[in-house]
Amino acid sequence: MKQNIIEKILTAHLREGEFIKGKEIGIRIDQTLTQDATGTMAYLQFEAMGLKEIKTDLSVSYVDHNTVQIGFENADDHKYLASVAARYGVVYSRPGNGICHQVHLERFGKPGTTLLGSDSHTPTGGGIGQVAIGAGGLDVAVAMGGGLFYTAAPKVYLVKLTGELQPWVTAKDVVLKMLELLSTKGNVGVMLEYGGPGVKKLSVPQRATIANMGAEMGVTCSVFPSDNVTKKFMKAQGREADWTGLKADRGAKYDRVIDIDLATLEPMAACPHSPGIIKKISELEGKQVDQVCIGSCTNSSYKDLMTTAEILKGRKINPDVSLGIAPGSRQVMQMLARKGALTAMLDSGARILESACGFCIGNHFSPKSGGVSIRTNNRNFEGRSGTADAQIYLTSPEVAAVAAVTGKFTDPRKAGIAYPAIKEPAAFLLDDSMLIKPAAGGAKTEIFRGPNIGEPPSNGKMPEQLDGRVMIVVGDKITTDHIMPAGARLKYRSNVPKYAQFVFENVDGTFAKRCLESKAAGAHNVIVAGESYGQGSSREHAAMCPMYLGVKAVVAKSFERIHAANLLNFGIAPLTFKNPADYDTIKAGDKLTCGDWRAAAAEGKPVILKNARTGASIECVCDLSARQRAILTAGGLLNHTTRK
Ligand code: MIC
Ligand code: SF4
Repeated sequence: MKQNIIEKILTAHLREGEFIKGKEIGIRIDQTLTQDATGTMAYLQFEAMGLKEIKTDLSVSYVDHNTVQIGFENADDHKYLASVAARYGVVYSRPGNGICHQVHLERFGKPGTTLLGSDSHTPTGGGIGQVAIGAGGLDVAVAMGGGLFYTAAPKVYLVKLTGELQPWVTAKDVVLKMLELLSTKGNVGVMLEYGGPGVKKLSVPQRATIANMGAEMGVTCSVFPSDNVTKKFMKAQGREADWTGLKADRGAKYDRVIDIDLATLEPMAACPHSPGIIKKISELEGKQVDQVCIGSCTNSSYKDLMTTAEILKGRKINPDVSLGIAPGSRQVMQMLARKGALTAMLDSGARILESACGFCIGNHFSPKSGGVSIRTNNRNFEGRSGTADAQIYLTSPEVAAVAAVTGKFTDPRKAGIAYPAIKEPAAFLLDDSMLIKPAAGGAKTEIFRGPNIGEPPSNGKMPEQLDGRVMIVVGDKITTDHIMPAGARLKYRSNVPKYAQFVFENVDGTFAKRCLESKAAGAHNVIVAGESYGQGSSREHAAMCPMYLGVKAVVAKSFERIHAANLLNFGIAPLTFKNPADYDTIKAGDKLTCGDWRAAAAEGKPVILKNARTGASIECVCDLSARQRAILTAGGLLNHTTRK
């Protein structure tokens, strides 16, 4: 049978189920990655499973999110992560070594393999030809223990690239175009495969930028072929031996083909407050800018940052603009330093930030009230920057750097600046001294647990009958940043009772308290939502903390993939309205009850919720595999796995 690249990788890793579109398959995971904000819980859960060591080919624990270290909490978590890595055979990437996705691409990604990461931008690895998927920490913990990862056999879309990018038009503009075409919702169960003659004109880091923001479309992953460009990149990283070629068979089938002529693209921006609101820079021209931030896992390559330096060289930033630059890996930072590029940045007036997530997650560098900020990262959800009313635009580093100089949105093609033609280096600077490889005898390592490290919360079995109370009714496109804010609250990731106080903090500050009262009274809490509930991050805290607050079901018009999986993993039933109009009949405070949901779900019948106030019967779809029903019944994946 003729196979596309995604089918090749998935069938080579298939261990359970049949490859029938939409049906659940279990695949073997070769590599995992975690980052600190999701990793502490993932490793606590790994420990709770009672395994002796990891069973993957490679697992890496990165520290890149919580590096601000105000108070003891972050540093305690880092120490815990370092000790747990040494104990179980995981590579530990120290704080300062860079953002997980950037470092993984540079030092570990291998074409043709599977990578599961507890971060939604794990698909960045698709740039080097991996089926790289983001998941909740618990799924990653299970994969580290040798368990399979379950996902629906996907629909595969081919994105056929022709032509070549013109000066000042970038990989970021390709993915912004894709967001314009596919939008941020309705793509659950889709994997993207890039192909066509335009691919060989894109470097691996450019491909990675494109694969990275597939997460914003809600696709499971985006995969590029592995060709001579890939080989050259891996050779320059001293890893030629890890290279294998990978291409689709001639005549391979796709569910949809999307054509993009790279030569016709223009510099673009995603506008407030969604990565799916796309405009051309020419339409925004002249708009004043207060802040510019360059970096993140989307745009942190050597070429991105060298180009930025070239634009800034010999120029001063506009006096009304604050420019922050965070090279995404220590490798890039070291190379910039040796090339004198950091000097050019400093001379221009830029503020050099740590090689970490930083501004992207609203950990620092928040803009002023109502400020306009141009950023090169991937998400601009309302409030994510740490400033509730800031206006965040997402662009390429080229557009961002030019705006830092002019003080306003400027079409870089008309800025009178010579296009910096930076080449990919033939050899990257190789220094893995911040990657701590597990040593022999590591199993004896004592695990450090500071006062910030709590136990992962436990859950009882799922009740047979629901005595539900609607605690909140929210609208469409609720992101995990709405459900479980990060930024200043990030440091409580390892302390669920504390972190749970902030669930829906910016939507309804009374939610957590009301839930705890209702839980104490013996009721089952319910969240009612519109379309695309749980967009964005993989943070399982957006399910784990609601579980702690006694939430037993979320009833929504539709769910995003990772969040739906996280809800199940934490024993919360994701129920989809059969008739979306029923959403309008429910109010906060309503009592929703149902009989034995399991019997209905097992027979593939709708679960019927009765609304005591209106007397209406609401049909909900609970389309779960037998494995998923068992997880839900057990009260979550941890209960289910430890029992097994
Ligand atoms: C994000 O970009 O939202 C994050 C922070 O990297 C999250 C993970 C987290 O919340 O820890 C993600 O993308 O999964
Ligand atoms: Fe870090 Fe931002 Fe990338 Fe998330 S999207 S991993 S916060 S840089």
